Amino acid sequence: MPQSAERAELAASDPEILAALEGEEARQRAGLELIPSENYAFPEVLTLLGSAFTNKYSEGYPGRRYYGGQEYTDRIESLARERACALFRADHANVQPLSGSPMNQAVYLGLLEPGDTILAMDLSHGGHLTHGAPVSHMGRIFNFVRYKTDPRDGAIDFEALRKVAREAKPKMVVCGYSSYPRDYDYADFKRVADEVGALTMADVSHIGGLIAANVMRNPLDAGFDVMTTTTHKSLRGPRGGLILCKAEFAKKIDASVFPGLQGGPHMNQVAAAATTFRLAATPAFRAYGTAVLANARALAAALTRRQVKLVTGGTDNHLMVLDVVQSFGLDGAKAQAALDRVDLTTNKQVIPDDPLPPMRPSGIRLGTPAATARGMGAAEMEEIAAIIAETLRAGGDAEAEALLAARTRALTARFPVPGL
Ligand code: DSN
Repeated sequence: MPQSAERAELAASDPEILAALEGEEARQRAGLELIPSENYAFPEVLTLLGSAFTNKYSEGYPGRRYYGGQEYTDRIESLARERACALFRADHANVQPLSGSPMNQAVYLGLLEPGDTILAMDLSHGGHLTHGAPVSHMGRIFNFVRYKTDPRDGAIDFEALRKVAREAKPKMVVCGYSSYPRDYDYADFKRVADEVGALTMADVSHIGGLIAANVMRNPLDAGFDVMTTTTHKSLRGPRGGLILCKAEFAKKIDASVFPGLQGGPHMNQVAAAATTFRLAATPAFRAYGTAVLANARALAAALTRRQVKLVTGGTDNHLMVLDVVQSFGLDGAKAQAALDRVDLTTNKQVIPDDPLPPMRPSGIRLGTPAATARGMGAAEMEEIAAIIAETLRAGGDAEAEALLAARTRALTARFPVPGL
């Protein structure tokens, strides 16, 4: 059915939801997405997510399913697994995690016992909720101990990490982040883990696409046991999770995802992931990854020239954290709201050991994957930095904000959203 016919059907059956969909599409076209975990999915992904694969139940794995009718679902899941292994140089891939949190939960629950100790990064220093924040169920089931970054330069303090590891004797060392703007050598984590006999897991959800593009390091190359990534961030795929591991953990990981944690996988998501892994293996995707990093450096430099204080002083990846209290005398909630008013979408963000609470923290977080997917480059990063700095210095002045919003719209009008 052509899209206009589908829209006409939806207009007849549920005009309220159609109006919301069209509003969201208009918002995405006119505004600019600067949240580092968000992106514009490949157009092929949108097609497959809305395909007949959404109708199918497929509990089990290719060749070993509980229900009939699996000829095509087996084919797409096998392709997804093979392509993921080739893309990330892994022995084994599980493509069924419904999203990032169940993906990480499946690893912990599959390879560890409740009560085991896991060493992971502190949330305010860049770690993720599923890395053991006390408010998460994982934080209640496992005994998480934390490492932090060095306040002088934002680097991971590996000596302090080694000390904590020797004392706590973790069963697993977790690295990876959702708000840490630097890179590191995975071999440093592996050495510490080996010293205390711990498994190694890297959650590269944010930079999975940059690893696929071979523009950032791959933890599996450093001998990590497990690597997890969501598929919808820098990879530009469907919302979902991917677990990659050494062959020796394959059975435990598969059993932990299904039947351990989940029921039927979302086969429309698996089909879209399979296509994503193919697209991510192309020279065009490598060029995209290179541009994401170049744009992040350009945006960070342009903000710094405007006297904006960046946590750790810059970025090595696709994201940066702005200390908006120090730079503009605003908390992160107010800064996010002001930027929303000029059609720049960001998120408020805690900074390391933030004295302010999470709903009103000291920072905001920016990233370049989505702007780069629209085709923007260094000149646009300069203009985005100028709009951000001028907005956050405008004191909420409505007239100034209207002019700034017009500048955002002039920018986005030149760079259509892929697939919309
Ligand atoms: N929501 C993701 C992010 O923004 O980093 C992590 O779950």
